[in-house]
Amino acid sequence: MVLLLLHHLGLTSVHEFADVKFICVCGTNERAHEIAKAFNVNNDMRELGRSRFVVYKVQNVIVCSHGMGGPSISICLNELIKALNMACNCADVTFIRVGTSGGIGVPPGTIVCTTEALNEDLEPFYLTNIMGKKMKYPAILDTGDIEEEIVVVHGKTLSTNCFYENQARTDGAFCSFTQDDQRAYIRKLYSIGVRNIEMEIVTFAAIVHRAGLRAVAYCITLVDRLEDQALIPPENIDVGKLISTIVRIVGKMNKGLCRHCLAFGTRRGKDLVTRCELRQHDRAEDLWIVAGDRVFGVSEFLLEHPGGQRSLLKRGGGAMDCLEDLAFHSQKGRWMWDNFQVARLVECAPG
Ligand code: R2B
Ligand code: URA
Repeated sequence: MVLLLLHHLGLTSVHEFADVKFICVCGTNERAHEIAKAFNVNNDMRELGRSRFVVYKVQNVIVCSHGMGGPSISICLNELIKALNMACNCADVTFIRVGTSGGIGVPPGTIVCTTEALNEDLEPFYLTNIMGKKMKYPAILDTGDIEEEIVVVHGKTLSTNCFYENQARTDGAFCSFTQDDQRAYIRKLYSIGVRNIEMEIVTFAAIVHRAGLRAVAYCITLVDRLEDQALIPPENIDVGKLISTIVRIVGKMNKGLCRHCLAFGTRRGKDLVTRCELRQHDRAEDLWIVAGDRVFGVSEFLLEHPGGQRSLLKRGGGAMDCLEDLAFHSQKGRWMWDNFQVARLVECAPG
């Protein structure tokens, strides 16, 4: 008898998760197939599981559908994260939500990269109830800051529990507000920086963050809700543009070009420094340390470092390579280091 390990993914084995670096999630099975095909340049795409969701592996990428809404994506993410844990993959894994959404103040077909996910209270938390206890998890995302040639709008995303009234639509079975209320609400969303509405990102961000992993979200818009509520027919929206953007982003990250220098979160880490420059940053108020070729500015962390100030000070200016120390830290700790990266170390130019 085959023991079904992960019921909703339809997975009976997790060994394929051991070398995974990226997990792309999207709403439908068809979209998951399209995304996996776009990654399939080496002809190594395989379907790993099919039940409520469908799971593909191609290169070091898992592509999985998650259905609609917070409850559905939460089941999907629980099983994907469990698969990573069971496969002992506690390495650097990035989850990418690839989706559709209603835009606010951006033309249909815009790719919105979520900077902050809001719940229906317009707060950046995923609210849930566990055994009668109200739980509130912070919905934290990395903001992809990736390719200048791709037009991506950065903005907040509102995640709702239903597509209709909760997204201020008057075209569902029920409507408890006027068109004026609708317009005022959408304008209010725009004024606080919301650029799109969909149904999963707040749950996605909080669950992936809770697992200590990295989450980014890119959604294409199907309508500008400041103008209209009717969606543009799918054939008139270039979802392929979103998919090829994701493939390029993952490709760059895989080549190591973008992970720390070009990509996520801050723009820090773009600069290159030589060892001579590094040596000059050896004082508490201007302290840099090095791990391999990554240079970290740690002055602001000195007082908080659990190992004490001295252990950082004696490594200042690149006096010791901290690669082994870095490996010693928990995954969360290593990601904290990411925030402190200021540069990459390069060899001094000869002469
Ligand atoms: C975007 O599109 C779906 C609703 O039509 C939902 O899954 C979402 O977030
Ligand atoms: N998905 C949503 O949730 N809302 C839209 O307006 C479009 C797609």
